[in-house]
Amino acid sequence: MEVIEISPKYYTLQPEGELAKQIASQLTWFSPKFSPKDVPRFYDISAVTENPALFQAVVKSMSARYRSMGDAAPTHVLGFDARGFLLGAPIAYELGIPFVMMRKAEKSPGVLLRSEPYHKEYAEAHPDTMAIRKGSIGPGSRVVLVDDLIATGGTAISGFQLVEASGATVVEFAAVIGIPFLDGVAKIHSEGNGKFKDVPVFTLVHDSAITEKTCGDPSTWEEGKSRVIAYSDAIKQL
Ligand code: HSX
Repeated sequence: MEVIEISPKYYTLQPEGELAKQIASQLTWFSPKFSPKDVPRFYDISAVTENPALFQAVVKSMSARYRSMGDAAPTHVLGFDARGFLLGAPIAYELGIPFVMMRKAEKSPGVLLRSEPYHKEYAEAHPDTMAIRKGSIGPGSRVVLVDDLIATGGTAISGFQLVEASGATVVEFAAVIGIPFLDGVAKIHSEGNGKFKDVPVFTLVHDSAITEKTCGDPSTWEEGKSRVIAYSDAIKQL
């Protein structure tokens, strides 16, 4: 797995490498009309999880990256609700280290550490906050943060805060897809007067490598017809 540094502390797979090419050629995206959010392209990580060979290749390459760190290897994986769970959990399983779920506070039990409010790539009415269970990451731990995608970096920063509030350090933030023009990496590195500026960010591919060919929108769709088909209608159409 050849990795290149495209800007200070921002790493990605060599775009001509086999895995980068496979992801870029298979990762589907949807236009706003067929997406839950109003973003130009909604990247769908299920194109990886529904393809066992590609899913295994992604998990194995990311696990190998962290296993190869030897004494500096992570002691914990922190996965972001919800799509970060899909990659974070199998990576932690491969490494034989704990997988910690970062979720909305109202969804988590126990005594919680909660992040500052943040906004995501799409403007939402209310900012989000994220939480982990206090004690799930002990002081001195080394944590890799895993999500499907980094856009503005708002979600990522909540993970950095929760690791910091645990007395632990972030080894790296990792995602499958990066959207460099939204400047998420710069946002992480400038957060809190640069307190996370030395922490690497690693994405397997950049959105610029994902072409029109993998648009998942149906080629024809009746104007005004809902994209959600109710059970009762679906069974009539069988
Ligand atoms: C999406 O937004 C992804 O699954 C990530 O968790 C998040 C990335 O957006 P941003 O916070 O970097 O803007 O739901």
